[in-house]
Order: sequence, then C-alpha cells, then structure tokens
Amino acid sequence: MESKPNNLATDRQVRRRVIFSFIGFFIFIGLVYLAFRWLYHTPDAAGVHAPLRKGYEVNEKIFGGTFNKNTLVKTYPLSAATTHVRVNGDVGMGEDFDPKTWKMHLVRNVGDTLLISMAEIKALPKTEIVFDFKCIEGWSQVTHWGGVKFTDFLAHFGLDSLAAYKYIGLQTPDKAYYVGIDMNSMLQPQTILCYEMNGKPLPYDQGAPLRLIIPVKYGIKHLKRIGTMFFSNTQPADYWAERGYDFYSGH
Ligand SMILES: Nc1nc2c(c(=O)[nH]1)N[C@H]1C(S)=C(S)[C@@H](COP(=O)(O)O)O[C@H]1N2
Ligand SMILES: [Mo]
Repeated sequence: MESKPNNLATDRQVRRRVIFSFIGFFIFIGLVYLAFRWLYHTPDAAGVHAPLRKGYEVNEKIFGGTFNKNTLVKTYPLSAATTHVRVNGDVGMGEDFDPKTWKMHLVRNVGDTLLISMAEIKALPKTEIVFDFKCIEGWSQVTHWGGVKFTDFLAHFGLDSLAAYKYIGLQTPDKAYYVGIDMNSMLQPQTILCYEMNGKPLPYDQGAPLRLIIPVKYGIKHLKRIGTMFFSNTQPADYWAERGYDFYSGH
C-alpha cells in the first residue's frame, strides 16, 4: 500500500512558494519605491513636503490639545546654572542697534501701537528661572534668566483681553528674525520677557535689552532682541517654520 503523507509539501509546492515569496518581495520593494517617489513629488508646504507638514500639524493637534499651561517645566537650583552661556543664532542681530534708545512696539490693533520703554518693564515684579534650555540642534544648557512674567506684563498694561487671540507674533527691530507662538504657551507662567542673565543685564549677543524666554519651547522660539509684538488668530510668519521646522516646536 502506498501511503502519501498529505501534511508535507511536495517539491513542486515548495518551488511555487519560493517563487511567490520572491514575487511578493519585489512587489513590496516596488511599492516602497513608489511611495518615496510620490512623497518627493508632493508640493512644498512651507519648506517641507506637504505630507510631512501634515505630520507636524497632527503632532501639534495632539500635543497642543493636551498642553496644560499649569504644568511647569523642571527648574534647577541657582548653583546648577552655567556661567558660560552659549551664543547661538544671530539673525536680526545686526550691529546698527542701540539697546539704550529701544522701545517695544506692541500692536494692540492695526494702526494702534503702544510704545513701551525698558524702564516701564523693569518697574514690574521680576521673575527668575533656572531651567534646561534646549536647542533643536541637539544641545542643552541649564541657564538662569530674569525678567517679567508675560502674564504680569499683559495685566499691567491692561492687555488681558488680547490673550483671547490664538497666537502672538514677535519680530526683531529689523524684522529679519520672527516667530509665531500659540497663546497657551505664552500664558504658561514660566514664560518671561527677559532682561537679565545670571543676575546681570542681558548681554548684547543674547538679545539686550529684551528677549523672550519660553521654557516650554525649543530655543528657536526664544527670540532675542524683541522689536515688535502683535496678536493674531492665524499662525504668524515664523522664520524656522518657513525653513522646514515644526511651527509648534514644544517639548
Ligand atoms: N534674533 C534672534 N533670536 C534667536 C535666534 C536668532 O538667530 N536670532 N536664534 C534662536 C536659537 S536657534 C537659539 S538656540 C537661541 C539661542 O539663545 P542664546 O544665543 O542666548 O544661547 O536663540 C534663539 N533666538
Ligand atoms: Mo536653536
């Protein structure tokens, strides 16, 4: 009697399976190739391919949506702060600028700009913070900053109603560097308009007389040398977002 083991594959079946799995493999490689080609040819959306920009936006919805402005960024004792603070980024930091005659241009409304002097800002209560400053390039430093809490600033100048806008835009006096920031992050209590570093007046290269320190964001958003501040319900222009980085840039 011939007994045919029916649970074992015949040579023919084995050969067929090998052939099919090779065909499957090549189809897979082909599809990966086509997906990349498609991505490469998608239109540019503010510096990156549209599907990648979409990825940033989905991220922003998730993390922006769960952002709680009462959650504090980790702080450190004064002794942990470095005295050799790195200088990074000099866009909009030209030499033809005098911090002594500076005034902030705060646009309350189109055609209604408030000029604010450094003396007025320094008269407000001072807030200090020591935190881990993170640059998107991959370095971070524990640094010590002092200035006025952004919420105190708004309240003092009777500008609370402007907090109803979705975004704030900041620009250097020459408008060469500019950032857009979601209002929730601006209202987080560790965000300061900063005029001191390590207990001394802010150095020229670090943004004197006034810069932004916003610990919930990466370094790119900490605009040095604030010239103009304005309010908007649409995303303000943002220097690095236009060059392919994430607009939200929170961490
Ligand atoms: N005006 C202006 N502000 C700027 C930049 C810039 O090029 N110009 N660079 C940003 C980046 S990328 C970083 S990491 C921080 C660095 O701040 P620091 O020079 O005080 O370390 O400033 C931010 N603010
Ligand atoms: Mo940075």
